[in-house]
Amino acid sequence: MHLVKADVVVTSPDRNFVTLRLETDEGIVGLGDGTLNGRELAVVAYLQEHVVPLLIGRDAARIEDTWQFLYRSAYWRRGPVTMAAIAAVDTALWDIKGKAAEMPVYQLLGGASRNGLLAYGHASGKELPELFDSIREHQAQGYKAIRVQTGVPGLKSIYGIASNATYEANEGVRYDHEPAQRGDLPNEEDWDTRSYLRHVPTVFEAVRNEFGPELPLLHDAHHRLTPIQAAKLGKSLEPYDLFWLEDVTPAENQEALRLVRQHTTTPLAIGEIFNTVWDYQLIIREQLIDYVRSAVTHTGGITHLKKVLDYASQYQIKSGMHGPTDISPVGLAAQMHLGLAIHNFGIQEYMQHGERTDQVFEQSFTWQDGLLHPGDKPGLGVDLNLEEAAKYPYQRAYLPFNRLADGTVHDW
Ligand code: EZ4
Ligand code: CO
Repeated sequence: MHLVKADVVVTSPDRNFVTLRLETDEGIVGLGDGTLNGRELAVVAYLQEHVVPLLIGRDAARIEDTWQFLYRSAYWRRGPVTMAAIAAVDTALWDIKGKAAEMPVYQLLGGASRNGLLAYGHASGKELPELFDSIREHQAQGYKAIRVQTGVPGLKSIYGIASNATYEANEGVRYDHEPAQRGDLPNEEDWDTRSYLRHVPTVFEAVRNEFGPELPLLHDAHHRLTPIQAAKLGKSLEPYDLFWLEDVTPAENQEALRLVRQHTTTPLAIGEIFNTVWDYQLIIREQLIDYVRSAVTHTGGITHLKKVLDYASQYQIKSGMHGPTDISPVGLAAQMHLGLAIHNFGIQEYMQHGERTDQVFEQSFTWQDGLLHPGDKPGLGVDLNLEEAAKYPYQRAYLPFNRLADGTVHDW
């Protein structure tokens, strides 16, 4: 079975998505997600200009060989654009293989290791009352684990808090509830580490007092701290028994986590911006983390992320795959199949896409009693409705950035 057609479909129902659509000589269609939030068209160009011409005529069955060919023959290795493009091809080939075998992809990966996937949602509120309402709303929807983000005294806007003002600026169009915003320039936010470090433990104390000790709670520090600040935060959150503390230090410096680890038993999650197993080499071997945050979409697809997670499993490190709305329904489905199959699944981030997105991408996963399941359709179980997709052309959008009070650019 050979590939005869490869189209890169860009659509922006509630946000921008990049989907690779492969077709075989037998008429089987496979989908792969290559969405890189805020840099979408770089992946489109990489695919259209450099990858699509290599795909036509290739044997659709040779997933590993195609991965190695795309990775090694480029010579220039790693990086988010390259790895998202390879992920799109890899995921689409798994979709095709599942359809050809008439099996859901998780069966090809070894079959289900569990009944469903524990998922966490994003509760947030500028102040505690809004946060508590948001946690209750998530519980009412069935979430059994919840990420908690709040405002910080003295800061106007901060990562993780849905801001109504930006929705209004978009003429009432809700650009999903993730931080990227449509527009010509990125939003500028402010940041103050001392205020953040003082405030966050008081928030978790209040949440534990209100919701009790059972509810698994997560928090994302979003790469903004130095190693010693991160160590301090981990230590100060220990009484509140977090499920994980995410991205405490900037991801580039793996050794920073040695220092954090020496000071705290708060579990650590990292890797949503990592692309390859080599980004994890030291932190997995030295057991400096507890959860791998990589998404199928940004880590070279199912083939490569499975290798990362198999390596992690030797050290009792589990998956915590990145699942914000900037992972498309195709990418989310791919990681549900992978998460269902591997033994060392930890938790799946699940934010829920908007209505228009669900019309463009027809999906078959289920969400019941707080557990996700990818469904049993052959392949990934997602169809792309091309007519719906064509209604929503690309719109430029940027992630925001931070400045300190003195004007210095800071990690966002
Ligand atoms: O900021 O997906 O844990 N989730 C996150 C996300 C990321 C966005 C960036 O595109 O950190 O909200
Ligand atoms: Co994160």
